[in-house]
Amino acid sequence: MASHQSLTDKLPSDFLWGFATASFQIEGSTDVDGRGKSIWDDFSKLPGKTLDGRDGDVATDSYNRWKEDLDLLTQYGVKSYRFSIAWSRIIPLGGRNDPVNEAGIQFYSNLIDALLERGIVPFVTLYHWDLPQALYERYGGWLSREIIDDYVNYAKICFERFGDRVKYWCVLTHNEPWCISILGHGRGVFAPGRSSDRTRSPEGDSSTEPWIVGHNLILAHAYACKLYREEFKAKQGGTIGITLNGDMALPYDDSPENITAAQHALDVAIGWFADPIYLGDYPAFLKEMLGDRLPRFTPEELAVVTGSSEFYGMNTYTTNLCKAGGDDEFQGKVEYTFTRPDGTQLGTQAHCAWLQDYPEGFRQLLNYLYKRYSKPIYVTENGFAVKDEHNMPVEQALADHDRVQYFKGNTAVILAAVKEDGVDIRSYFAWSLLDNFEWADGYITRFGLTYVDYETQKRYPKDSAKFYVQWFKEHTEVEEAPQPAEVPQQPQSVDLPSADGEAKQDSSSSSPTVEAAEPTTTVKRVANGDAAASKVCACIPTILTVLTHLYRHP
Ligand code: GBH
Repeated sequence: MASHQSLTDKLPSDFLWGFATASFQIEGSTDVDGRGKSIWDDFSKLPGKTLDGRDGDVATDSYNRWKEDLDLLTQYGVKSYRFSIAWSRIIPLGGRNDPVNEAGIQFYSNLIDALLERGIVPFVTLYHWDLPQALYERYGGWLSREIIDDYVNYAKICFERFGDRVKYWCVLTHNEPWCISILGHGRGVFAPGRSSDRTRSPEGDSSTEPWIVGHNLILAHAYACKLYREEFKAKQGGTIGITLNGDMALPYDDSPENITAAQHALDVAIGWFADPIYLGDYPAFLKEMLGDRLPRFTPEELAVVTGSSEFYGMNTYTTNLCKAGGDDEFQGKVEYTFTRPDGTQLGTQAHCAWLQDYPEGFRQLLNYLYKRYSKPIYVTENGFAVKDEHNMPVEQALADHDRVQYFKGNTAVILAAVKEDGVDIRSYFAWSLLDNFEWADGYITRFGLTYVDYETQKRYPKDSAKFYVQWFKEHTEVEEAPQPAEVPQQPQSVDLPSADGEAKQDSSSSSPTVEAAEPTTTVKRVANGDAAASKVCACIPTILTVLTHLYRHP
Protein backbone atom coordinates (compact mmCIF):
# COMPACT_ATOMS: atom_id res chain seq x y z
CA MET A 1 0.00 0.00 0.00
CA ALA A 2 0.92 3.57 -0.45
CA SER A 3 1.12 4.84 3.10
CA HIS A 4 4.76 5.83 2.66
CA GLN A 5 3.88 8.14 -0.18
CA SER A 6 3.72 11.84 0.41
CA LEU A 7 0.53 13.54 -0.65
CA THR A 8 2.34 15.23 -3.48
CA ASP A 9 2.85 11.87 -5.18
CA LYS A 10 -0.86 11.58 -5.67
CA LEU A 11 -3.53 12.92 -7.94
CA PRO A 12 -6.08 15.21 -6.31
CA SER A 13 -9.19 13.62 -4.80
CA ASP A 14 -11.44 15.14 -7.46
CA PHE A 15 -9.48 13.60 -10.33
CA LEU A 16 -12.07 11.82 -12.48
CA TRP A 17 -10.97 8.30 -13.26
CA GLY A 18 -13.06 5.48 -14.58
CA PHE A 19 -14.09 3.73 -17.73
CA ALA A 20 -15.57 4.79 -21.06
CA THR A 21 -18.12 3.15 -23.35
CA ALA A 22 -20.26 4.23 -26.30
CA SER A 23 -23.96 3.60 -26.94
CA PHE A 24 -23.78 1.61 -30.17
CA GLN A 25 -20.87 -0.47 -28.95
CA ILE A 26 -22.64 -1.76 -25.84
CA GLU A 27 -26.39 -1.22 -25.86
CA GLY A 28 -27.87 -3.61 -28.42
CA SER A 29 -31.69 -3.58 -28.29
CA THR A 30 -31.70 -1.57 -31.48
CA ASP A 31 -35.42 -1.91 -32.14
CA VAL A 32 -37.00 -1.46 -28.73
CA ASP A 33 -38.74 1.39 -26.89
CA GLY A 34 -39.11 3.52 -29.99
CA ARG A 35 -35.44 3.81 -30.94
CA GLY A 36 -34.91 4.93 -34.53
CA LYS A 37 -32.24 3.35 -36.70
CA SER A 38 -28.73 4.74 -36.65
CA ILE A 39 -26.37 4.68 -39.63
CA TRP A 40 -24.51 1.79 -37.99
CA ASP A 41 -27.56 -0.50 -37.81
CA ASP A 42 -27.74 -1.41 -41.48
CA PHE A 43 -24.11 -0.65 -42.31
CA SER A 44 -22.89 -3.30 -39.86
CA LYS A 45 -25.15 -5.83 -41.57
CA LEU A 46 -23.77 -5.26 -45.07
CA PRO A 47 -21.54 -8.09 -46.27
CA GLY A 48 -17.86 -7.43 -45.63
CA LYS A 49 -18.30 -4.37 -43.44
CA THR A 50 -17.35 -6.06 -40.18
CA LEU A 51 -14.51 -8.55 -39.79
CA ASP A 52 -16.67 -11.30 -38.33
CA GLY A 53 -19.82 -10.33 -40.21
CA ARG A 54 -21.56 -9.49 -36.94
CA ASP A 55 -23.66 -6.43 -36.16
CA GLY A 56 -24.63 -4.32 -33.16
CA ASP A 57 -28.08 -5.75 -32.50
CA VAL A 58 -27.04 -7.32 -29.19
CA ALA A 59 -23.54 -6.01 -28.46
CA THR A 60 -22.99 -6.39 -24.69
CA ASP A 61 -26.75 -6.18 -24.13
CA SER A 62 -26.22 -3.19 -21.88
CA TYR A 63 -29.59 -1.65 -22.67
CA ASN A 64 -30.98 -4.53 -20.59
CA ARG A 65 -28.01 -5.12 -18.32
CA TRP A 66 -27.16 -1.54 -17.42
CA LYS A 67 -27.72 -2.13 -13.72
CA GLU A 68 -25.26 -5.01 -13.77
CA ASP A 69 -22.81 -2.75 -15.53
CA LEU A 70 -23.25 -0.14 -12.82
CA ASP A 71 -22.73 -2.82 -10.17
CA LEU A 72 -19.46 -3.57 -11.87
CA LEU A 73 -18.49 0.11 -11.79
CA THR A 74 -19.38 0.22 -8.11
CA GLN A 75 -17.29 -2.86 -7.46
CA TYR A 76 -14.39 -1.22 -9.23
CA GLY A 77 -14.94 1.89 -7.12
CA VAL A 78 -14.63 4.35 -9.98
CA LYS A 79 -15.08 8.06 -9.61
CA SER A 80 -16.70 8.62 -13.01
CA TYR A 81 -18.25 6.83 -15.97
CA ARG A 82 -18.14 8.10 -19.52
CA PHE A 83 -20.99 6.89 -21.72
CA SER A 84 -22.71 8.21 -24.81
CA ILE A 85 -26.33 8.94 -25.63
CA ALA A 86 -27.87 7.46 -28.77
CA TRP A 87 -29.43 10.37 -30.66
CA SER A 88 -31.97 8.05 -32.31
CA ARG A 89 -33.28 6.91 -28.92
CA ILE A 90 -34.01 10.53 -28.00
CA ILE A 91 -35.31 11.68 -31.40
CA PRO A 92 -35.88 8.55 -33.51
CA LEU A 93 -35.90 10.48 -36.80
CA GLY A 94 -33.30 12.92 -35.56
CA GLY A 95 -34.61 16.26 -36.84
CA ARG A 96 -35.66 19.44 -35.08
CA ASN A 97 -39.30 18.99 -36.10
CA ASP A 98 -39.42 15.27 -35.37
CA PRO A 99 -41.02 13.81 -32.25
CA VAL A 100 -39.11 13.23 -29.05
CA ASN A 101 -39.15 9.69 -27.63
CA GLU A 102 -39.90 9.71 -23.90
CA ALA A 103 -38.89 6.07 -23.47
CA GLY A 104 -35.41 6.87 -24.74
CA ILE A 105 -35.14 9.84 -22.41
CA GLN A 106 -36.27 7.68 -19.52
CA PHE A 107 -33.51 5.16 -20.17
CA TYR A 108 -30.71 7.72 -19.85
CA SER A 109 -32.49 9.51 -17.02
CA ASN A 110 -32.55 6.32 -15.01
CA LEU A 111 -28.91 5.66 -15.83
CA ILE A 112 -27.87 9.12 -14.68
CA ASP A 113 -29.92 8.87 -11.48
CA ALA A 114 -28.45 5.48 -10.69
CA LEU A 115 -24.91 6.73 -11.27
CA LEU A 116 -25.49 9.65 -8.92
CA GLU A 117 -26.98 7.39 -6.27
CA ARG A 118 -23.78 5.39 -6.44
CA GLY A 119 -21.65 8.51 -6.17
CA ILE A 120 -20.33 8.13 -9.72
CA VAL A 121 -19.94 11.28 -11.82
CA PRO A 122 -21.69 10.98 -15.20
CA PHE A 123 -19.45 12.08 -18.06
CA VAL A 124 -21.72 12.29 -21.06
CA THR A 125 -20.90 12.18 -24.76
CA LEU A 126 -23.67 13.40 -27.02
CA TYR A 127 -22.43 11.91 -30.26
CA HIS A 128 -20.32 8.79 -30.63
CA TRP A 129 -20.97 8.05 -34.32
CA ASP A 130 -24.52 6.68 -34.26
CA LEU A 131 -26.26 9.27 -36.45
CA PRO A 132 -30.00 8.79 -36.93
CA GLN A 133 -30.37 6.98 -40.25
CA ALA A 134 -33.30 9.23 -41.17
CA LEU A 135 -31.02 12.29 -41.24
CA TYR A 136 -28.61 10.53 -43.55
CA GLU A 137 -31.48 9.67 -45.87
CA ARG A 138 -33.02 13.14 -45.59
CA TYR A 139 -30.00 15.23 -46.50
CA GLY A 140 -26.79 13.19 -46.31
CA GLY A 141 -26.20 13.65 -42.58
CA TRP A 142 -22.98 15.49 -41.78
CA LEU A 143 -22.54 16.45 -45.43
CA SER A 144 -25.27 19.05 -45.13
CA ARG A 145 -25.38 22.23 -43.09
CA GLU A 146 -28.92 21.22 -42.14
CA ILE A 147 -27.33 18.98 -39.56
CA ILE A 148 -26.18 21.96 -37.50
CA ASP A 149 -29.67 23.02 -36.42
CA ASP A 150 -30.81 19.43 -35.93
CA TYR A 151 -27.79 18.67 -33.77
CA VAL A 152 -28.25 21.80 -31.68
CA ASN A 153 -31.89 20.87 -31.15
CA TYR A 154 -30.88 17.38 -30.02
CA ALA A 155 -28.26 18.82 -27.69
CA LYS A 156 -30.84 21.22 -26.27
CA ILE A 157 -33.18 18.38 -25.40
CA CYS A 158 -30.34 16.59 -23.63
CA PHE A 159 -29.41 19.73 -21.67
CA GLU A 160 -33.05 20.29 -20.73
CA ARG A 161 -33.87 16.76 -19.77
CA PHE A 162 -30.64 15.56 -18.19
CA GLY A 163 -28.72 18.67 -17.21
CA ASP A 164 -31.00 19.85 -14.42
CA ARG A 165 -30.37 16.93 -12.07
CA VAL A 166 -26.70 16.71 -12.79
CA LYS A 167 -24.73 19.36 -10.99
CA TYR A 168 -21.38 18.18 -12.10
CA TRP A 169 -21.27 16.72 -15.48
CA CYS A 170 -19.08 17.07 -18.45
CA VAL A 171 -20.71 17.26 -21.80
CA LEU A 172 -18.70 16.13 -24.72
CA THR A 173 -20.32 17.05 -27.96
CA HIS A 174 -18.60 14.85 -30.52
CA ASN A 175 -16.34 11.87 -30.13
CA GLU A 176 -13.45 11.94 -32.59
CA PRO A 177 -14.55 14.10 -35.51
CA TRP A 178 -11.50 12.91 -37.47
CA CYS A 179 -12.94 9.38 -37.50
CA ILE A 180 -16.42 10.56 -38.47
CA SER A 181 -14.98 12.55 -41.38
CA ILE A 182 -12.17 10.33 -42.60
CA LEU A 183 -13.27 6.81 -41.76
CA GLY A 184 -16.92 7.48 -42.61
CA HIS A 185 -16.51 9.74 -45.66
CA GLY A 186 -12.92 9.34 -46.82
CA ARG A 187 -11.81 5.75 -46.40
CA GLY A 188 -15.37 4.41 -46.31
CA VAL A 189 -14.61 1.85 -43.59
CA PHE A 190 -17.10 3.26 -41.05
CA ALA A 191 -20.75 4.17 -41.57
CA PRO A 192 -22.02 5.72 -43.74
CA GLY A 193 -19.28 4.08 -45.80
CA ARG A 194 -18.65 6.80 -48.38
CA SER A 195 -15.45 7.14 -50.43
CA SER A 196 -14.17 7.54 -54.00
CA ASP A 197 -13.29 3.85 -54.08
CA ARG A 198 -16.12 2.25 -56.07
CA THR A 199 -15.09 -1.27 -55.10
CA ARG A 200 -15.91 -0.26 -51.55
CA SER A 201 -18.49 2.51 -51.69
CA PRO A 202 -21.42 3.09 -54.04
CA GLU A 203 -21.18 6.83 -53.40
CA GLY A 204 -18.80 9.45 -52.12
CA ASP A 205 -15.88 11.72 -52.96
CA SER A 206 -12.86 11.29 -50.70
CA SER A 207 -11.24 14.47 -51.96
CA THR A 208 -13.98 16.82 -50.76
CA GLU A 209 -16.50 15.16 -48.45
CA PRO A 210 -14.34 14.54 -45.35
CA TRP A 211 -13.42 18.23 -45.20
CA ILE A 212 -17.05 19.32 -45.57
CA VAL A 213 -18.13 16.87 -42.88
CA GLY A 214 -15.36 18.08 -40.56
CA HIS A 215 -16.43 21.66 -41.09
CA ASN A 216 -20.06 20.89 -40.24
CA LEU A 217 -18.99 18.89 -37.20
CA ILE A 218 -17.05 21.86 -35.89
CA LEU A 219 -19.97 24.23 -36.47
CA ALA A 220 -22.52 21.87 -34.89
CA HIS A 221 -20.28 21.49 -31.86
CA ALA A 222 -19.72 25.23 -31.60
CA TYR A 223 -23.41 26.17 -31.80
CA ALA A 224 -24.32 23.49 -29.24
CA CYS A 225 -21.68 24.93 -26.94
CA LYS A 226 -23.00 28.47 -27.48
CA LEU A 227 -26.51 27.33 -26.58
CA TYR A 228 -25.27 25.56 -23.45
CA ARG A 229 -23.43 28.64 -22.29
CA GLU A 230 -26.27 31.02 -23.00
CA GLU A 231 -29.15 29.00 -21.62
CA PHE A 232 -27.93 26.27 -19.31
CA LYS A 233 -24.45 26.70 -17.90
CA ALA A 234 -25.29 29.30 -15.26
CA LYS A 235 -28.06 27.24 -13.72
CA GLN A 236 -26.63 23.78 -14.29
CA GLY A 237 -22.98 24.52 -13.60
CA GLY A 238 -21.59 21.94 -15.98
CA THR A 239 -18.62 22.13 -18.25
CA ILE A 240 -18.69 21.48 -21.99
CA GLY A 241 -16.13 20.49 -24.58
CA ILE A 242 -15.26 18.24 -27.47
CA THR A 243 -13.12 15.13 -27.53
CA LEU A 244 -10.63 14.63 -30.34
CA ASN A 245 -8.72 11.55 -31.30
CA GLY A 246 -5.05 12.02 -31.93
CA ASP A 247 -1.91 10.02 -31.44
CA MET A 248 1.57 11.38 -30.93
CA ALA A 249 3.53 11.84 -34.15
CA LEU A 250 7.30 11.61 -33.86
CA PRO A 251 9.82 12.12 -36.65
CA TYR A 252 11.20 8.84 -37.95
CA ASP A 253 14.70 10.30 -37.71
CA ASP A 254 16.45 13.68 -37.38
CA SER A 255 16.07 14.70 -41.01
CA PRO A 256 14.40 18.09 -41.44
CA GLU A 257 11.75 16.68 -43.82
CA ASN A 258 10.72 14.04 -41.31
CA ILE A 259 10.61 16.59 -38.49
CA THR A 260 8.27 18.66 -40.66
CA ALA A 261 6.31 15.51 -41.56
CA ALA A 262 5.56 14.81 -37.90
CA GLN A 263 4.15 18.31 -37.49
CA HIS A 264 2.04 17.89 -40.64
CA ALA A 265 0.68 14.64 -39.26
CA LEU A 266 -0.35 16.44 -36.05
CA ASP A 267 -1.85 19.32 -38.04
CA VAL A 268 -4.22 16.96 -39.87
CA ALA A 269 -4.94 14.48 -37.06
CA ILE A 270 -5.46 17.10 -34.36
CA GLY A 271 -4.98 20.68 -35.60
CA TRP A 272 -7.78 20.32 -38.18
CA PHE A 273 -10.26 20.46 -35.28
CA ALA A 274 -8.26 21.78 -32.37
CA ASP A 275 -6.77 24.83 -34.10
CA PRO A 276 -10.10 26.43 -35.07
CA ILE A 277 -11.69 25.57 -31.72
CA TYR A 278 -8.84 26.63 -29.42
CA LEU A 279 -6.77 28.97 -31.58
CA GLY A 280 -9.25 30.41 -34.06
CA ASP A 281 -8.33 29.05 -37.50
CA TYR A 282 -7.45 25.96 -39.50
CA PRO A 283 -3.71 25.15 -39.54
CA ALA A 284 -1.80 26.85 -42.37
CA PHE A 285 -0.61 23.47 -43.66
CA LEU A 286 -4.18 22.19 -44.01
CA LYS A 287 -5.22 25.26 -46.00
CA GLU A 288 -2.18 24.89 -48.20
CA MET A 289 -2.69 21.17 -48.80
CA LEU A 290 -6.40 21.45 -49.59
CA GLY A 291 -6.76 24.87 -51.17
CA ASP A 292 -10.40 25.61 -51.84
CA ARG A 293 -11.46 22.07 -50.97
CA LEU A 294 -11.26 23.19 -47.34
CA PRO A 295 -14.42 25.12 -46.44
CA ARG A 296 -13.83 28.44 -44.68
CA PHE A 297 -15.62 29.97 -41.72
CA THR A 298 -17.35 33.33 -41.97
CA PRO A 299 -16.14 35.84 -39.36
CA GLU A 300 -19.41 35.36 -37.44
CA GLU A 301 -18.98 31.59 -37.42
CA LEU A 302 -15.39 31.86 -36.37
CA ALA A 303 -16.42 33.97 -33.41
CA VAL A 304 -18.65 31.10 -32.27
CA VAL A 305 -16.10 28.39 -33.01
CA THR A 306 -13.14 30.05 -31.29
CA GLY A 307 -13.07 29.15 -27.62
CA SER A 308 -15.99 26.72 -27.94
CA SER A 309 -14.46 24.03 -25.76
CA GLU A 310 -13.71 24.55 -22.08
CA PHE A 311 -11.18 21.74 -21.90
CA TYR A 312 -9.18 19.53 -24.22
CA GLY A 313 -10.90 16.13 -24.48
CA MET A 314 -8.26 13.66 -25.50
CA ASN A 315 -8.65 10.16 -26.91
CA THR A 316 -5.29 8.64 -27.61
CA TYR A 317 -3.98 5.14 -28.05
CA THR A 318 -0.54 5.06 -29.63
CA THR A 319 2.38 6.91 -31.24
CA ASN A 320 3.41 6.95 -34.90
CA LEU A 321 6.84 7.47 -36.40
CA CYS A 322 6.49 9.78 -39.38
CA LYS A 323 8.25 9.86 -42.73
CA ALA A 324 7.59 12.52 -45.32
CA GLY A 325 6.04 11.20 -48.47
CA GLY A 326 3.08 9.43 -49.97
CA ASP A 327 -0.14 11.10 -51.03
CA ASP A 328 -2.43 10.24 -48.13
CA GLU A 329 -4.01 13.58 -47.30
CA PHE A 330 -5.76 12.09 -44.28
CA GLN A 331 -2.34 11.67 -42.69
CA GLY A 332 -0.95 14.96 -44.00
CA LYS A 333 0.96 13.20 -46.83
CA VAL A 334 3.01 11.42 -44.24
CA GLU A 335 3.79 7.71 -43.91
CA TYR A 336 3.40 6.08 -40.51
CA THR A 337 5.54 3.29 -39.18
CA PHE A 338 6.30 1.56 -35.88
CA THR A 339 9.67 0.33 -37.10
CA ARG A 340 12.60 2.47 -36.07
CA PRO A 341 15.53 3.11 -38.40
CA ASP A 342 17.51 0.42 -36.54
CA GLY A 343 14.78 -2.15 -37.27
CA THR A 344 13.40 -2.37 -33.72
CA GLN A 345 9.73 -1.90 -32.94
CA LEU A 346 8.47 1.14 -31.05
CA GLY A 347 6.55 -0.99 -28.56
CA THR A 348 4.38 -4.03 -27.96
CA GLN A 349 2.05 -4.79 -30.87
CA ALA A 350 -1.69 -4.89 -30.15
CA HIS A 351 -4.26 -6.94 -32.01
CA CYS A 352 -4.95 -4.07 -34.38
CA ALA A 353 -2.26 -3.06 -36.82
CA TRP A 354 -2.47 0.63 -35.88
CA LEU A 355 -1.68 0.21 -32.18
CA GLN A 356 1.55 -0.28 -30.27
CA ASP A 357 2.20 0.49 -26.62
CA TYR A 358 4.55 3.47 -26.20
CA PRO A 359 4.01 5.44 -22.97
CA GLU A 360 6.77 7.96 -23.71
CA GLY A 361 4.74 9.09 -26.71
CA PHE A 362 1.68 9.57 -24.52
CA ARG A 363 3.70 11.84 -22.26
CA GLN A 364 5.01 13.84 -25.20
CA LEU A 365 1.49 14.24 -26.57
CA LEU A 366 0.14 15.49 -23.23
CA ASN A 367 2.90 18.07 -23.13
CA TYR A 368 2.42 19.07 -26.76
CA LEU A 369 -1.33 19.59 -26.34
CA TYR A 370 -1.04 21.47 -23.08
CA LYS A 371 1.58 23.78 -24.46
CA ARG A 372 -0.18 24.40 -27.76
CA TYR A 373 -3.79 24.74 -26.58
CA SER A 374 -3.37 25.77 -22.91
CA LYS A 375 -6.48 23.98 -21.68
CA PRO A 376 -7.05 21.50 -18.89
CA ILE A 377 -6.85 18.05 -20.44
CA TYR A 378 -9.49 15.38 -19.89
CA VAL A 379 -8.14 12.05 -21.10
CA THR A 380 -11.40 10.53 -22.26
CA GLU A 381 -10.09 7.30 -23.86
CA ASN A 382 -6.92 5.28 -23.67
CA GLY A 383 -6.69 1.54 -24.14
CA PHE A 384 -5.17 -1.55 -25.67
CA ALA A 385 -6.36 -4.72 -27.44
CA VAL A 386 -4.25 -7.77 -26.62
CA LYS A 387 -3.19 -9.73 -29.69
CA ASP A 388 -5.40 -12.76 -30.39
CA GLU A 389 -7.37 -12.38 -27.19
CA HIS A 390 -10.54 -13.47 -29.00
CA ASN A 391 -8.98 -16.89 -29.66
CA MET A 392 -8.01 -17.53 -26.05
CA PRO A 393 -9.91 -19.50 -23.46
CA VAL A 394 -11.36 -17.11 -20.93
CA GLU A 395 -8.80 -17.91 -18.16
CA GLN A 396 -5.99 -17.00 -20.50
CA ALA A 397 -7.72 -13.87 -21.74
CA LEU A 398 -8.13 -12.67 -18.17
CA ALA A 399 -4.37 -12.79 -17.64
CA ASP A 400 -3.97 -9.85 -20.03
CA HIS A 401 -0.34 -9.07 -19.37
CA ASP A 402 0.18 -6.72 -22.33
CA ARG A 403 -2.82 -4.61 -21.34
CA VAL A 404 -1.59 -4.46 -17.73
CA GLN A 405 1.77 -3.22 -19.05
CA TYR A 406 0.00 -0.63 -21.19
CA PHE A 407 -1.90 0.80 -18.24
CA LYS A 408 1.11 0.56 -15.99
CA GLY A 409 3.05 2.71 -18.42
CA ASN A 410 0.30 5.20 -19.09
CA THR A 411 -0.86 5.70 -15.51
CA ALA A 412 2.76 6.40 -14.55
CA VAL A 413 2.83 8.95 -17.36
CA ILE A 414 -0.30 10.66 -16.05
CA LEU A 415 1.33 11.13 -12.66
CA ALA A 416 4.63 12.28 -14.13
CA ALA A 417 2.93 14.69 -16.52
CA VAL A 418 0.95 16.23 -13.66
CA LYS A 419 3.69 16.27 -11.04
CA GLU A 420 6.85 16.75 -13.04
CA ASP A 421 5.73 18.45 -16.24
CA GLY A 422 2.98 20.58 -14.71
CA VAL A 423 0.31 19.49 -17.20
CA ASP A 424 -3.21 20.16 -15.95
CA ILE A 425 -4.93 16.78 -16.34
CA ARG A 426 -8.39 16.35 -14.85
CA SER A 427 -9.50 12.90 -15.92
CA TYR A 428 -8.45 9.51 -17.20
CA PHE A 429 -10.90 7.02 -18.68
CA ALA A 430 -9.78 3.58 -19.75
CA TRP A 431 -11.27 2.29 -22.98
CA SER A 432 -13.26 0.24 -22.27
CA LEU A 433 -15.34 -0.96 -19.33
CA LEU A 434 -16.26 -4.03 -21.37
CA ASP A 435 -15.18 -5.87 -24.48
CA ASN A 436 -17.70 -4.60 -27.00
CA PHE A 437 -18.72 -4.08 -30.62
CA GLU A 438 -15.48 -2.80 -32.09
CA TRP A 439 -16.99 -1.17 -35.18
CA ALA A 440 -15.50 -2.54 -38.41
CA ASP A 441 -13.67 -5.20 -36.36
CA GLY A 442 -16.96 -6.65 -35.13
CA TYR A 443 -16.36 -8.56 -31.90
CA ILE A 444 -12.90 -9.78 -32.87
CA THR A 445 -10.81 -7.02 -31.35
CA ARG A 446 -11.30 -6.78 -27.60
CA PHE A 447 -10.57 -3.52 -25.78
CA GLY A 448 -12.31 -4.32 -22.48
CA LEU A 449 -10.70 -4.35 -19.06
CA THR A 450 -13.62 -6.63 -18.35
CA TYR A 451 -14.01 -9.74 -20.46
CA VAL A 452 -17.41 -10.40 -22.01
CA ASP A 453 -18.47 -13.93 -22.89
CA TYR A 454 -20.79 -13.18 -25.80
CA GLU A 455 -22.56 -16.54 -25.45
CA THR A 456 -23.71 -15.88 -21.90
CA GLN A 457 -23.12 -12.12 -21.60
CA LYS A 458 -21.24 -12.79 -18.38
CA ARG A 459 -18.59 -10.28 -17.40
CA TYR A 460 -15.22 -11.20 -15.86
CA PRO A 461 -12.70 -8.65 -14.60
CA LYS A 462 -9.35 -9.02 -16.37
CA ASP A 463 -6.05 -8.56 -14.53
CA SER A 464 -5.83 -5.12 -16.15
CA ALA A 465 -8.99 -4.02 -14.34
CA LYS A 466 -7.47 -5.09 -11.04
CA PHE A 467 -4.26 -3.26 -11.74
CA TYR A 468 -6.08 -0.17 -12.92
CA VAL A 469 -8.45 0.10 -9.98
CA GLN A 470 -5.70 -0.56 -7.47
CA TRP A 471 -3.45 2.02 -9.08
CA PHE A 472 -6.00 4.78 -8.74
CA LYS A 473 -6.79 3.72 -5.22
CA GLU A 474 -3.14 4.15 -4.34
CA HIS A 475 -2.55 7.29 -6.35
CA THR A 476 -5.47 9.58 -5.61
CA GLU A 477 -5.74 11.59 -2.47
CA VAL A 478 -8.49 10.66 -0.09
CA GLU A 479 -11.29 13.16 0.13
CA GLU A 480 -11.42 15.25 3.25
CA ALA A 481 -13.40 13.63 6.00
CA PRO A 482 -16.97 14.89 5.91
CA GLN A 483 -18.36 16.87 8.84
CA PRO A 484 -20.09 14.51 11.32
CA ALA A 485 -23.63 15.39 10.28
CA GLU A 486 -22.91 15.24 6.56
CA VAL A 487 -23.67 12.23 4.44
CA PRO A 488 -20.56 10.99 2.64
CA GLN A 489 -21.20 11.21 -1.11
CA GLN A 490 -18.54 9.01 -2.63
CA PRO A 491 -18.31 5.29 -2.18
CA GLN A 492 -14.90 4.08 -1.09
CA SER A 493 -12.87 2.33 -3.69
CA VAL A 494 -12.64 -1.42 -3.77
CA ASP A 495 -9.89 -3.45 -2.26
CA LEU A 496 -8.34 -5.25 -5.18
CA PRO A 497 -4.99 -6.97 -5.37
CA SER A 498 -2.32 -5.18 -7.37
CA ALA A 499 -2.01 -6.65 -10.81
CA ASP A 500 1.60 -7.54 -10.59
CA GLY A 501 2.64 -10.06 -8.01
CA GLU A 502 -0.54 -10.46 -6.06
CA ALA A 503 -3.08 -10.61 -8.81
CA LYS A 504 -1.11 -13.33 -10.50
CA GLN A 505 -1.50 -15.69 -7.57
CA ASP A 506 -4.96 -14.39 -7.17
CA SER A 507 -6.08 -15.01 -10.70
CA SER A 508 -8.56 -17.52 -9.35
CA SER A 509 -10.46 -14.43 -8.34
CA SER A 510 -11.07 -13.71 -11.97
CA SER A 511 -12.21 -17.21 -12.75
CA PRO A 512 -15.10 -17.64 -15.15
CA THR A 513 -17.48 -18.43 -12.35
CA VAL A 514 -17.39 -14.81 -11.27
CA GLU A 515 -20.34 -12.85 -12.48
CA ALA A 516 -20.41 -9.13 -12.76
CA ALA A 517 -23.54 -8.63 -10.74
CA GLU A 518 -22.12 -10.53 -7.79
CA PRO A 519 -19.31 -9.25 -5.67
CA THR A 520 -16.35 -11.52 -6.29
CA THR A 521 -14.40 -13.15 -3.52
CA THR A 522 -11.57 -10.68 -3.80
CA VAL A 523 -13.64 -7.73 -4.94
CA LYS A 524 -15.25 -6.40 -1.82
CA ARG A 525 -18.43 -4.55 -2.40
CA VAL A 526 -17.99 -0.94 -1.43
CA ALA A 527 -19.49 0.61 1.62
CA ASN A 528 -21.99 2.78 -0.15
CA GLY A 529 -23.12 6.21 0.89
CA ASP A 530 -26.30 4.94 2.48
CA ALA A 531 -24.56 2.49 4.73
CA ALA A 532 -22.02 5.07 5.80
CA ALA A 533 -24.75 7.62 6.38
CA SER A 534 -26.72 5.30 8.56
CA LYS A 535 -23.61 4.69 10.65
CA VAL A 536 -23.25 8.41 11.17
CA CYS A 537 -26.93 8.70 12.03
CA ALA A 538 -26.68 5.81 14.44
CA CYS A 539 -23.99 7.70 16.35
CA ILE A 540 -26.01 10.86 16.78
CA PRO A 541 -28.00 9.80 19.88
CA THR A 542 -24.74 8.80 21.58
CA ILE A 543 -23.12 12.11 20.69
CA LEU A 544 -26.15 13.99 21.95
CA THR A 545 -26.15 12.04 25.20
CA VAL A 546 -22.49 12.80 25.75
CA LEU A 547 -22.98 16.48 24.92
CA THR A 548 -25.98 16.73 27.21
CA HIS A 549 -24.03 15.04 29.96
CA LEU A 550 -21.09 17.41 29.51
CA TYR A 551 -23.41 20.40 29.52
CA ARG A 552 -25.04 19.34 32.75
CA HIS A 553 -21.83 18.26 34.43
CA PRO A 554 -19.07 20.52 33.10
C1 GBH B 1 -11.58 4.88 -30.46
O1 GBH B 1 -11.00 5.56 -31.53
C2 GBH B 1 -13.09 4.97 -30.52
O2 GBH B 1 -13.56 6.16 -29.93
C3 GBH B 1 -13.77 3.80 -29.87
O3 GBH B 1 -15.13 3.81 -30.19
C4 GBH B 1 -13.09 2.51 -30.29
O4 GBH B 1 -13.72 1.39 -29.75
C5 GBH B 1 -11.64 2.58 -29.86
O5 GBH B 1 -11.04 3.63 -30.53
C6 GBH B 1 -10.84 1.36 -30.20
O6 GBH B 1 -10.65 1.24 -31.57
O7 GBH B 1 -8.15 2.08 -39.66
O8 GBH B 1 -5.77 2.09 -39.80
O9 GBH B 1 -7.06 3.90 -40.79
C7 GBH B 1 -9.60 5.58 -31.54
C8 GBH B 1 -9.02 6.35 -32.69
C9 GBH B 1 -8.56 6.40 -35.00
C10 GBH B 1 -8.04 4.46 -33.79
C11 GBH B 1 -8.54 5.63 -36.28
C12 GBH B 1 -8.04 3.65 -35.04
C13 GBH B 1 -7.88 3.61 -37.36
C14 GBH B 1 -6.75 3.82 -38.28
N1 GBH B 1 -8.95 5.57 -33.89
N2 GBH B 1 -7.69 4.46 -36.17
S1 GBH B 1 -6.96 2.91 -39.74
